[in-house]
Amino acid sequence: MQTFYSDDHRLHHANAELNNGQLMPCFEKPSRADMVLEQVKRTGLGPISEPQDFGLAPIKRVHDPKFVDFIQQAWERWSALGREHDMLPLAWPPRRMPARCPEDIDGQLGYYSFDAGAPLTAGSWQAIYSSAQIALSAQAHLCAGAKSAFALCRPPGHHAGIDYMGGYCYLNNAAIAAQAMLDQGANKVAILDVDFHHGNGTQDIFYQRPDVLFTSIHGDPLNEYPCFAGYADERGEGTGLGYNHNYPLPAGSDWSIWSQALRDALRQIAGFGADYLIVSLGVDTYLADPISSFKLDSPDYLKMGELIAGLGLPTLFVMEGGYAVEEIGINAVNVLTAFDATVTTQGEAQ
Ligand code: OKP
Ligand code: ZN
Repeated sequence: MQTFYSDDHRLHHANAELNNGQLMPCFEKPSRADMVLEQVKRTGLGPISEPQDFGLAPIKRVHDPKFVDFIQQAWERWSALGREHDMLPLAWPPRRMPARCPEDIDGQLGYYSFDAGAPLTAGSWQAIYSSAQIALSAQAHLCAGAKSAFALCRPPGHHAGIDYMGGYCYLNNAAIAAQAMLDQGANKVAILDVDFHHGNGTQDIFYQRPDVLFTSIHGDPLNEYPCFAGYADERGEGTGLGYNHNYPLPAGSDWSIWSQALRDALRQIAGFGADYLIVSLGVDTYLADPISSFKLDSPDYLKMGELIAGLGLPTLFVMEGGYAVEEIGINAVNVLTAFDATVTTQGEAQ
């Protein structure tokens, strides 16, 4: 399996995030991607390529162009005010407030965010842009006939909606890739989000559409971030009704529970008739993850890759979360190696 990666992710390294009421060092840090890349090399998963540049157009196919322009220009506007610290929003429109887009940078920062979990720094835009190009490059590789591809994206994307960032996410890499597949001739794309956190951004982007099936297995929003989406009764809207499947699971869920949800999601995907599968690959379901509460162990990620390969679909893996940095590479690459091994065995059996 070919990996797509860029060192540009290192340009995004914020100082702090809010956790338990305290500003503390960011969990979403450059060493995460470094560890995954190292494991890709160690296992000989396949070639590693720099992304191509597909420009802003495919990004603006899923995101509000004004939102994209805002992120691109944000740091310049911020630093022009003499501000040197990371950009963080401080006000959001609650229920019943008109929510017009204001003019000043603080107001706009709140307008285009849903939480204070996505700081912008001097180098963030370049990292965010490259992360989306990585997803698009892996998508192009898959659409050219590969059976699988790995987009080693950082920052992650699945919390980013049509016009908002949050939860370490700015541009929705998986959604951008899905739309590019459709724009290049695919009829249907399925997304399987296995990150511990609900992919609220991806759900938002495709909620009213029948051409992208979204399935997500995650911590129950009653008790877990992102707090306000991810319930099982969110099933899509309008022509998209029935094309959104959420599997909220209780804290402490291990492979025996988690894999039942996976099998159901895979059944939904198999019945959908997708041309391609995109996996939002977060490995914060790991038992030692510092901000999550599932109990998957490293060998479980091999079983995950094997079960996903059983669909027989060309599959794009897009890196999302995972904060147990020591094991993030082992867990993520376990999914990928098991996927490839299963696809090869299936090919030989035919
Ligand atoms: C991003 B991804 C926990 C704070 C959680 C945001 C988590 C974002 C997760 N005390 N803050 O889905 O892995
Ligand atoms: Zn997550």
